[in-house]
Amino acid sequence: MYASSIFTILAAAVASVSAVPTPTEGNMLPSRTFLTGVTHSVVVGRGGLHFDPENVVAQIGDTVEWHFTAANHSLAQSDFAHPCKPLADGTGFFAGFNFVTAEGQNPNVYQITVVDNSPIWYYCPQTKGNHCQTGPMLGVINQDFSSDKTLNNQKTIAAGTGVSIVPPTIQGGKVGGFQRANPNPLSGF
Ligand SMILES: *[C@@H]1O[C@H](CO)[C@@H](O)[C@H](O)[C@H]1NC(C)=O
Ligand SMILES: [Cu+2]
Repeated sequence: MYASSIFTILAAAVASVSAVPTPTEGNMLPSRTFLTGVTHSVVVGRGGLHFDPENVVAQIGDTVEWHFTAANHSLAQSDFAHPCKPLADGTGFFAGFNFVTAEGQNPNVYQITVVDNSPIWYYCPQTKGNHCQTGPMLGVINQDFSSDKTLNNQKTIAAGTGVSIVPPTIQGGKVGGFQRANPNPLSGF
C-alpha cells in the first residue's frame, strides 16, 4: 500500500506538465533543502565557566551565535577526543580574545553557519583558570546522541588534559553586532 501510494504520487508528478515546484513529503520526490535559517544563541560564561546552552541541535544552514558575558572567554573548535586542543592549524574556528568587556555583554557576537550534520565540538581556550578543564567549559553542536561520543563523556576526557592549547590564529566564523535582543536578558547579566 505504501509502495502503491508512492507510485501514485510519482506518476502524478511525472504526468504533471506544471513546472511549479511541488511541496515534498519525505523522500518521495527529488529532495530540496529547506533552509530554516534559525539562529541559536549561546551565552559564553553564564553561570561561570560554561557555555549556556552547552548542547545545541541545529539544522544545516542555521547560525550559531555566541554572546559574551563580562569575562575573558573565547571558543575554539576541537574534536571529541581532544577537548582542550584546536583542530589542526588552518581548520576549525577560533573566536580570539577580543570579546572581553567590563560589564554586561559585549555588543559583538561570534557566529558560524552549520554546513553539515557532523558534530561540532568546541572549548574555551582560556588558560588562566583552566576554563576547559575546570568548567569544564565545553560545548557541542549536533552531537550524535546514539554514540558514546557525548558531551558528558568528553568532559571526562577534558579533566585529564592539563593545559589548553590556544589556537595561533583567529579564524572561521564571523563577528557581527547583535541581530536581535538578548534571548535571555534577565538571566546571568
Ligand atoms: C584575555 O585572555 C587572553 C588569553 O589568556 C590574554 O592573552 C589577554 O591578555 C586577556 N585579555 C584581557 C583584557 O585580560
Ligand atoms: Cu572561558
